[in-house]
Amino acid sequence: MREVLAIILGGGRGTRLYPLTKRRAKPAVPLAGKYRLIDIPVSNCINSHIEKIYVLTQFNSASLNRHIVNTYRFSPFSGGFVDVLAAQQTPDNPDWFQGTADAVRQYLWLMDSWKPQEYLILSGDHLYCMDYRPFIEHHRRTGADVTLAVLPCGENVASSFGLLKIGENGRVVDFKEKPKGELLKACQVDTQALGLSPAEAQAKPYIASMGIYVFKREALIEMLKVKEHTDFGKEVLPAAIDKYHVQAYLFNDYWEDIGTIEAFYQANLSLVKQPNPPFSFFNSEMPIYTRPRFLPPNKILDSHIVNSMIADGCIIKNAQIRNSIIGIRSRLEANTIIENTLVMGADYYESAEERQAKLNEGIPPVGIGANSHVANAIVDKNARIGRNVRILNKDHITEAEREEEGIWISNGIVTIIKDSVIPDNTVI
Ligand code: ADQ
Ligand code: ADP
Repeated sequence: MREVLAIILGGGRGTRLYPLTKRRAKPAVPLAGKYRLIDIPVSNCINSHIEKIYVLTQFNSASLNRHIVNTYRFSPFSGGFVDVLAAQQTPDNPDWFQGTADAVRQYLWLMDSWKPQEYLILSGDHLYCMDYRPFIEHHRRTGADVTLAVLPCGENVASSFGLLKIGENGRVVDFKEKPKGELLKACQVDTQALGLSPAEAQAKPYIASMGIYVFKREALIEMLKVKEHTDFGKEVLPAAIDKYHVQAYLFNDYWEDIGTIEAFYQANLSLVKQPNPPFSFFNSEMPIYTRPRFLPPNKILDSHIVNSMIADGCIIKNAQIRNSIIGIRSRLEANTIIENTLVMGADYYESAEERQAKLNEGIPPVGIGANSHVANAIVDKNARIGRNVRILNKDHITEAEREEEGIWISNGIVTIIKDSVIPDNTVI
């Protein structure tokens, strides 16, 4: 695996996860109370003994750099690193990355100095646990130029993926990026050939690309020479089918693209689903790493907590918490009710004096104030939610962009934007 160089695609304009990407790069978006999105692919790499990792991002953010520098430190003998490469203007490149393939192309000169045997290309917004070693071994054994990780999927989600058809010996013979209507129907296959039972094959008659690729070094260099091809899914892969040996590798386990607010919210809340959550952070064979912090144990006073996860360093007073994730350094004041909500927590604590000083100015301290009720929401970091606040989306609004008030609603999910202030008695 020392011959493999991993490239994590860390996000374009970040519109789909907005407003979580308002003040940070997508890979730095907090996940499951104490992690960040980038921890998933980086941990999968480390657990697969792949330690040379580049993260390509459209813009750099202080929280992403701080997180990576403080988390991923390798022994000097391993030669491992996680480096962030942000899009930058150069005399011959006045623009941002035009797409996923363009992002790789713009930094290939730098990455290729490692002369890896393979490039492993990963997305920064997936939730899954995967050992990449059997995938890479499959790629080597079949002598493919590029191998795509794939999984069977159903009609309801198929049109949001690259769909493919597999011929003899696992070779990909057709690839259509996000086809709709008749084109979608034409992508149906009998997935029993992949080992699914007749019932499973009926429910999942499509083979989807997971956006996870391994390329032979020479093949990637060759394919990226076509400047008009800016995206792997839209141009590079469809064009490769006839000219190169493209293989498929079946990954039949939990995998979720969490690149939209709704998918991100659902994936977070699914972690507390009973009895069997689809994804678990409690797997000591394949741990997910994150920044080691020196936070105190949680202090919980007379509270009622059901099906929830509470990250470190929280202070929770007389609260009722149901089906929720409470992130690091959260502070929930007396008689708060939190339901079906992801509270991301805070980057810092305020001292008693600072809290009082804020209150004197009429600004709530960081956290959720007394007697407030939050349901079906995402509360981003360092939010200051006052007392007697109701965040319930009482009018069942599906979409709203009220950024100046610190509120964003997408698909009926209310997001309280990072660092925003929600005054006492607000009702949403
Ligand atoms: P999408 O996820 O829709 O489909 P895309 O928007 O290209 O494709 O994103 C792929 C990854 O690259 C994401 O992690 C994204 O954040 C990142 N990314 C996008 N633009 C970028 C840029 N300019 N610079 C850096 N990173 C960027 C892809 C495939 C489909 C496949 C799905 C599976 O194209 O074929 O089915 O992934 O989720
Ligand atoms: P984490 O992964 O813990 O969220 P970050 O690097 O994003 O880490 O930021 C948390 C650290 O940054 C805190 O330990 C704190 O020292 C510092 N920090 C960030 N923002 C502030 C702030 N507004 N005031 C004081 N300290 C801050």
